Amino acid sequence: MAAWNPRIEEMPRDELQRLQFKLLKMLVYRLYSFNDFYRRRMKDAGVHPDDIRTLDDVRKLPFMYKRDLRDGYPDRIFSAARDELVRYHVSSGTTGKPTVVGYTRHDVEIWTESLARAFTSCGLGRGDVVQVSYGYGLFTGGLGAHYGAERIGATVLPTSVGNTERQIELMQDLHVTAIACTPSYLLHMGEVAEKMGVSIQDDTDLRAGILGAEPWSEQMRERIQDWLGIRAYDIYGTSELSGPMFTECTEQKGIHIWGDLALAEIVDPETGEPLGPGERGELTVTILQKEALPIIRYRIGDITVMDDGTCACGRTHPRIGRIQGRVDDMLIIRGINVFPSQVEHTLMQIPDVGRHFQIVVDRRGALDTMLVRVEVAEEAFSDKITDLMVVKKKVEHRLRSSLNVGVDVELVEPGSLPRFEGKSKKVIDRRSM
Ligand code: DLL
Repeated sequence: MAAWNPRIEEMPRDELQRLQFKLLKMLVYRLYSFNDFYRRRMKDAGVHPDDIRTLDDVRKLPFMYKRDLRDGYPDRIFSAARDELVRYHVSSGTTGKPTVVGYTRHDVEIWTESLARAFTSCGLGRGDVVQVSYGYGLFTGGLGAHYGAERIGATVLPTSVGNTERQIELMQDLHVTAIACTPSYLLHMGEVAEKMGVSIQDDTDLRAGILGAEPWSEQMRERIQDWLGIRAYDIYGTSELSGPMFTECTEQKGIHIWGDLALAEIVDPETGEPLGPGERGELTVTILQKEALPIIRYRIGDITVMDDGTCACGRTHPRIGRIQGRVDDMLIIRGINVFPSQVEHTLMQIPDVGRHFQIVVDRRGALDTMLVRVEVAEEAFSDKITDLMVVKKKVEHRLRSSLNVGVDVELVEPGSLPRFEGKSKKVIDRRSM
């Protein structure tokens, strides 16, 4: 399917970079002149807008962190007058004050454009019925996906989260072709459907899932695709950037970051030094076109890699790889760094293992312990011949060799771990309790 905005999406790379530079320069001048927070920050860092002479000079600008948004609560960093705002979203945040994001009409427009491109790149368009099962409200997922799907001429079914049986009935009755929700909610929905005697694969028209808002692995994608008979696409964004903004295209080889809207960098999480294509580090984003809450070099905290090559789909904008986890999600177990996504990656390759797991980290004396509770696959559980002790040993062995740290495994019955409608919580760290 053709791109939503081919002139921009397929623009030659050098032209795109010239556009990015122009937008960056305008942004920096505007903020230096009119925004107290950014002017102070730039002065403290000894940078003047005239110092930005090439795109790489973005590196001269100071970083911005979530704590800056919290300190500026609710709207001290905003660059638009209150009566220019048409929307607020608020992210809850697990600790401390929430962060408030304001949007001018232009900001909502840009956000919608971003998702119109993204959904089109996943093969959606007019004639599709998109069930939006992200939460509507202060969370950006529901309204963001809603506006994007309407913009491309699809029909939106705004179910939000919850009331899962009804969601499945509506999916069948209204011939839903795509669903936007967290991967964990789709897993839950698939199970509830089976209990209702409905096979999503055979009894619905669903063909695409636009899944994100939480980490999920390539192996989970394969399982979802095989089980539900759909194509599952990764969608990424954060409330500070506006909300969900970027997805993979039908090539499923990385998430396109629209370069005219956002300038992405990967930096070393410890030193802040720039990293090159293919090097894993922390995603840092400058939003080039945003009025109400400008974002320069925002250290998102998500770990990924950048792919600078052109995609086979013809879009020239850079891509990032699947998010591996957050800097602050990384568990340090007896000195070894472990991301929950690595655990999922390993577990989902073992056929005897179901789709759900939970990690419990604790401390015994001076020693960290990690217990992985794993649901056994339905088939393995009901098959009397499968020796569960052997499965347990196999899972322990596979986890130990991929994580380089010893792990206890507890096999539990299918359906016994918690299910989630929004973002899932897979890790319980008792050390911090
Ligand atoms: O989760 C926005 C969103 C809504 C994205 C719907 C995708 C779909 P926040 O609540 O601010 O915003 O959380 C942002 O969630 O920094 C990541 O750590 C995580 N995250 C979001 N998308 C993905 C993804 C929304 N595709 C935080 N893979 C981000 C992994 C993701 N992690």
